[in-house]
Amino acid sequence: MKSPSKKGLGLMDATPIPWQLIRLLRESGGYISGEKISSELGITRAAVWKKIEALREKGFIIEAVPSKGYRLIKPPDLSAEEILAGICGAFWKGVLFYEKIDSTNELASALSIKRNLDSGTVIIADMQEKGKGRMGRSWVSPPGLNIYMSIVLRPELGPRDSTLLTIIPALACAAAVRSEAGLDIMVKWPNDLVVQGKKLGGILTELKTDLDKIHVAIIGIGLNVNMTGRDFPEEIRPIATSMREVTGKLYSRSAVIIGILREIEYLYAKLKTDGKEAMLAEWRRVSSILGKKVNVSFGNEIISGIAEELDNDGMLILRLPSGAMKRMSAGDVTIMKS
Ligand code: BTX
Repeated sequence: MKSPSKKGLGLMDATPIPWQLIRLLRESGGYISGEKISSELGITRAAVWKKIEALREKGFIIEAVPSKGYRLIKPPDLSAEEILAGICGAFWKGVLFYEKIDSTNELASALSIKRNLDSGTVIIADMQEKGKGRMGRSWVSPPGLNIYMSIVLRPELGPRDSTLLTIIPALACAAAVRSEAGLDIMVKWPNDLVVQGKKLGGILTELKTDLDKIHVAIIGIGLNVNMTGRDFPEEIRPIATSMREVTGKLYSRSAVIIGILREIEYLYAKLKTDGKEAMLAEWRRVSSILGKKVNVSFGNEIISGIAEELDNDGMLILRLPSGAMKRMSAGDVTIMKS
């Protein structure tokens, strides 16, 4: 793997000041004096000024008015510090940001072993050169437009519950996009995020497991945010869409990422208190295929039937034309006109 750029590295423990400063600027809702920042962060006023300058260099627009203090006008579209300011808490352990990378999933997988990354570490890239889809497919990942992120989790789940590690991020993406853009995302089993019948994003969850334990899960999320028709390569133009394509608006990628991560934290806690039933019920509610006539392709086989149910293990139950039921663990679904 090509060595990724270290620019923008933002491990939470290593560099707390910038995101704490952003948090103070955001929470003040207007101007905040250099004196107040200096006492809150325990640094000198000269150091505050230096930190403000450093943030400006990273694309934050911050106004400074002598008698009033500092005011955050606009954060950059994608920033590890902005994300850290929006999510930090017990669950999230750090954000690593790279401008260019082969694949966030590949790096997360390598670092989860090499650097024993903590559960709750997030790797984000502005672009991927070898973005991965499922089954050896690729994920189109141009710079400056979309979200490409991988979350390292060491979940207390058995392999039987591993589908929850696709269901939870799918529900979290749906909630974040609904709240940012007012869009109703459907989830096309097993891992497609769909709006108006087109693919807005996808989830690629990769696991290191043994018989009774998931050691580490790498949850890869690709979400098309500000891509437009001309940014899509010819071959995916008819099937793909983005938040901007559907609403005509530009979105802050940091804000969408913060929304997704907060929702994952919330759902993960809910899973512990309420069990997986609540998760599965919501997943069935946003499923785009239930009750529909579908073709499911898996390897060289194509199986037709009615998508009857998503069972408690996240499997698709297909009613075949013969009336028999078939339980499927994976595949690509095409919804057929009935
Ligand atoms: P998938 O195999 O379900 O979807 C891949 C297929 O989707 C491709 O063959 C192509 O037809 C179509 N496609 C490719 N790129 C896009 C795109 N940007 N928008 C819409 N359709 C597209 C889905 O796999 C899982 C994708 C996960 C991607 C994330 S990005 C961060 C992480 N790192 C990484 O390498 N992969 C994951």
